[in-house]
Amino acid sequence: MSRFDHYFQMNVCDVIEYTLEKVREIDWDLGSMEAIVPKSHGNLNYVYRVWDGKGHSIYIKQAGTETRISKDMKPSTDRNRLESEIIMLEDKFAPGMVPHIYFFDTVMCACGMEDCSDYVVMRDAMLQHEIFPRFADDISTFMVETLLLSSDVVMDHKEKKELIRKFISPDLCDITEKLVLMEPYNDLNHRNNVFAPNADFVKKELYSDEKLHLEVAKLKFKFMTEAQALMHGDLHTGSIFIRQDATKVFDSEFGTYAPMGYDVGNVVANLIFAYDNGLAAGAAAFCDWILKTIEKTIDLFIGKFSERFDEAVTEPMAKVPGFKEWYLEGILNDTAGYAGTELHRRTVGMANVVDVTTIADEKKRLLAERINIFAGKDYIMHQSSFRTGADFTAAVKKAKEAAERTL
Ligand code: SR1
Ligand code: MG
Repeated sequence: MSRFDHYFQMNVCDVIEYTLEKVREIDWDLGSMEAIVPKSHGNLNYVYRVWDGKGHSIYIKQAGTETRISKDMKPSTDRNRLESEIIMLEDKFAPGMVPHIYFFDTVMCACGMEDCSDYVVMRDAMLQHEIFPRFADDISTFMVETLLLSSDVVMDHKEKKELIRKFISPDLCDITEKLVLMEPYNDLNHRNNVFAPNADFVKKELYSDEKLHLEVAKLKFKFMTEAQALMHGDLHTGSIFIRQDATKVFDSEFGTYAPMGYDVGNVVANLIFAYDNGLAAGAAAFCDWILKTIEKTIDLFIGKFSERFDEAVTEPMAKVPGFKEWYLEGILNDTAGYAGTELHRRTVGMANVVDVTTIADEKKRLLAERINIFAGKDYIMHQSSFRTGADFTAAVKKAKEAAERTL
């Protein structure tokens, strides 16, 4: 019998006892054990860092019955199992690029994850305008390996279908389908966070543009129906631990089988939020690095994907000449489309990003928001025009000029 045989939401005191019970492979020094809630956290779960005086440490992450961002949202606590199992699989596809999972526990809906406090959460580093020269190389490798190796191009089709069954979370898909792929365009559930001075602009550019709505509707149905690869599903800078010599991706609870371009587009959009913040702060070298990083991420993704495809392809029909090029073009179309929806939802939807909301000067914040809205529309409306990294950053520069003209 253990008091952890039934689910309850733990606090910092509980997690020490819980860690001792669950992580027996570490020789914990009970007398010196401590726990804290780390500074950075996401919108959904509870995270604790537990350590002792002998240098042992771990993160304990628990799914609460309600999300942190809204008590009205109660996605299944099974999301912790989902996240743990996806990270364990991602570790096989891209070794060392995710934190080690010590255990996961389907009763307490909690897992023990490698302590990554020697890294920083990338969004925090972006707010300090820090530069990470190897990020594009690392994140492009992570995306190529996890996406391509979990797809029908490489994986046995029956095995892949088993994974579709295992990694489907109706509640978390529902969040994405509403928060990302619908509400930014109609505020149907009256929970968008629109910056008041930008309300008329949002109404005109997002809520009233029917041609845009049609393209977003297609992207929504693609997300719901195209089980292309096991994507991360929330690959923003708050889901990445970074330092100068390494990158680790975490928080894979939104992972499911969906279009690969959803992940690549999320990375592009979240780099643009960092650019917005750098622009408002006058951090020119940082902004330059961000634009170069967007370009390198896309170009490296294309190059590595193409090479890895040739090495790893097992599906006979995927070897037909011309198929690889057609498949990659589809991913790039989706990358543009979902970069657009991420740009929009983080600007006007329920879950905003601090990169933009902490811009104190009203005019600079309006500039940032309008860059996101214009660039996002360009990506969504002209998906087939984005074939290189430079194409993606040209849209940002064009959006900046257009946004400046509105102010
Ligand atoms: C209700 S959760 C809001 C957002 O936070 C997560 O990180 C996902 O991005 C989700 O859409
Ligand atoms: Mg998250």
